[in-house]
Amino acid sequence: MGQKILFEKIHIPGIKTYDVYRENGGYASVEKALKMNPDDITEEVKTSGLRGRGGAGFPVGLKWSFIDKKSGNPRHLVCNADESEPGTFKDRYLMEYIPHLLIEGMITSSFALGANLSYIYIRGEYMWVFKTLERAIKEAYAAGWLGKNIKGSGYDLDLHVHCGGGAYICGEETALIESLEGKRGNPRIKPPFPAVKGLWQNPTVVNNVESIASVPWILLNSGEDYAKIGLGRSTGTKLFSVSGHVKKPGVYEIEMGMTVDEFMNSDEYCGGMIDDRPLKGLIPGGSSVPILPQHLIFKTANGEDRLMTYESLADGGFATGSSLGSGGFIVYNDTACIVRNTWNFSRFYHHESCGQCSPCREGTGWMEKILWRIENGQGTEEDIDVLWSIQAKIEGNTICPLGDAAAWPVAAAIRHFREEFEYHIRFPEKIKNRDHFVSEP
Ligand code: L3W
Ligand code: SF4
Repeated sequence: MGQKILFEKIHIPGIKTYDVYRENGGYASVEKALKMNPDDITEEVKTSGLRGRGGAGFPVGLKWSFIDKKSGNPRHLVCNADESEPGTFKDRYLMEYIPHLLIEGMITSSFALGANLSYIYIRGEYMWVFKTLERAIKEAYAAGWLGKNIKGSGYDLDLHVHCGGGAYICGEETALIESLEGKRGNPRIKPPFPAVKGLWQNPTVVNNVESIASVPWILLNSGEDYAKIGLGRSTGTKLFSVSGHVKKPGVYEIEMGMTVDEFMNSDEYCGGMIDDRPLKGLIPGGSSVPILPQHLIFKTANGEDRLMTYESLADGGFATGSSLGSGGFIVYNDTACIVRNTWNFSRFYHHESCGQCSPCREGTGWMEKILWRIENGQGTEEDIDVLWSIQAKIEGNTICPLGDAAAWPVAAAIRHFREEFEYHIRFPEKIKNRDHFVSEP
């Protein structure tokens, strides 16, 4: 069993409630933080090497240090709980089963930033989790951890949970801010980054749920202790939400640095392939990141062990690697149809595009249509090249990363599974049973 930081207490009966959480050491990091210099908290988080757990892996302490505290403008912390990336459901698990951990992290982090008004923005589909958070926030107010003059420290903090309308794009930080301001969730052009001009044009930090929930442990122990866990620049523990053809799908906390082989095949984690069928592909970080074909899953292109770290999962760039992304670990066996899967992702991105940029608005729709045609046995050889050219024209040419996220899965599917696209085009009569596609030997 590796070190547990986020799940250490999650299995304690009743831990959802304030009383049980408090009896088990809850809110101790707030007691400690309120006696500290806020800048020292930021330094501690910097030392920990904690990187943003929403997908980009940007250093959390560095992001906090961009906040201008001298201007006197109000500052805000916004927790991005809009977890909508297909294959990603780890933040929900944390909020559902140990909501006070996130609230504790919100208080210590808000204090470090000098924020007196903070928000948790949660996706509309997580209504029951929204209610769990609302209840927990109410309990935290009643116990004096939120509101005016918290525990006699002179520090005031109001925390609100805001429910989104169910749009994927509102997980993009500037779209989230627009939505929180009551507008349509259209991403803004960056820079300025939210740390400079965010919510109501005030300096704002937007952090993922898992990132914020890691802060109490860092404060109670130390940044140095956190940095000792994990491997290299991938410090600490990481949650992975596992779905697909493994024996034990679920949410796991691991110390970063273990091999992908151990994670997928040990009984403690994924437990190996369901029905012992052959492994065909792996998406390690949610639908937006490239799929790895079988021969690149356990070993990198250089023949080194593929590890559960930011660096190793990205080793080789997108030609032979992928990305840790949001930790949405999706496993495919040989019955999965890569064409159908890619069409399904394209349909999703087309539906979720906000429509501001032409390459994304039009390109995602074209990709969806062409993929549907191929999947239905009506494609032509030329279609594969057209698809390739569309994805290449979207990547890097849009306001927000949704465009890239729509392009990357298509590029990776063609790069690694081109023969499967060709098979659909050449043998349309053989793909009639679309739900069960087994590549011919
Ligand atoms: C101030 C600078 N701040 C960067 C901040 C920036 C943001 C963070 C990372 O996209 C990815 C996306 C999805 N001054 C700054 C600065 N920042 N430079 O650092 O920024 P960035 O642009 O690298 O990424 P992003 O816009 O946050 C996130 C991918 O994650 N993804 C996950 C998506 C979905 C979920 C979910 O459902 N939970 O996470 C998966 O791979 O495609 O590429 O805060 O402001 N100079
Ligand atoms: Fe909207 Fe897509 Fe442009 Fe992002 S890339 S701003 S989702 S049109």
